[in-house]
Amino acid sequence: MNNSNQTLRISGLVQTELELTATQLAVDIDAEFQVADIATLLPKRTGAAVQLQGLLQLCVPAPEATHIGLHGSLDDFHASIPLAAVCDRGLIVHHLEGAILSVDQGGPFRFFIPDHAACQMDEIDECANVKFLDHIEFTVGKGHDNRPQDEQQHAALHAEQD
Ligand SMILES: Nc1nc2c(c(=O)[nH]1)N[C@H]1C(S)=C(S)[C@@H](COP(=O)(O)O)O[C@H]1N2
Ligand SMILES: [Mo]
Repeated sequence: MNNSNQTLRISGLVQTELELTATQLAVDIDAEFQVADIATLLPKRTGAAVQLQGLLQLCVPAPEATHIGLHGSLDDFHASIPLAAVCDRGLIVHHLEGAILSVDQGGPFRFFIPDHAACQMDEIDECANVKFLDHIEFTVGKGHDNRPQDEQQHAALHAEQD
């Protein structure tokens, strides 16, 4: 399933829609936005990432855009969160130990928010650390979001994965 052609599509309310490979995320986004290993920011996580801020500089969201939609097509998982709350801290992992992410590792791309809230405690919760990320979309108002809404749904989702 490791396919170096896998891309991250950026669409919606942006000046420039994009479709980027892991290599493009690593090379086309300025070095100042690259994080060599997110372990420095998220103690239990690892991987090379780009700060969301760097991606925003490339695509330039419209001023009206309020939410960022994080889509994981593989398992049809979606989160839509306020852009202002994550624009300075969101991270997109694009490589792990020098290779693109496999599905087992949450690939093609994985979103992480340092200092997220516990699951379901806030809009910006751990559940918004979207795996299998392949599409980011900017919207006015909240977009499609099917994160679990109660403890039972959450437990059921985790039971499916473990
Ligand atoms: N694509 C996708 N991303 C997902 C999920 C999911 O089911 N599918 N679960 C979310 C939930 S509810 C949580 S709490 C975290 C768990 O991340 P972890 O398994 O890396 O600890 O991933 C989030 N990202
Ligand atoms: Mo969660």
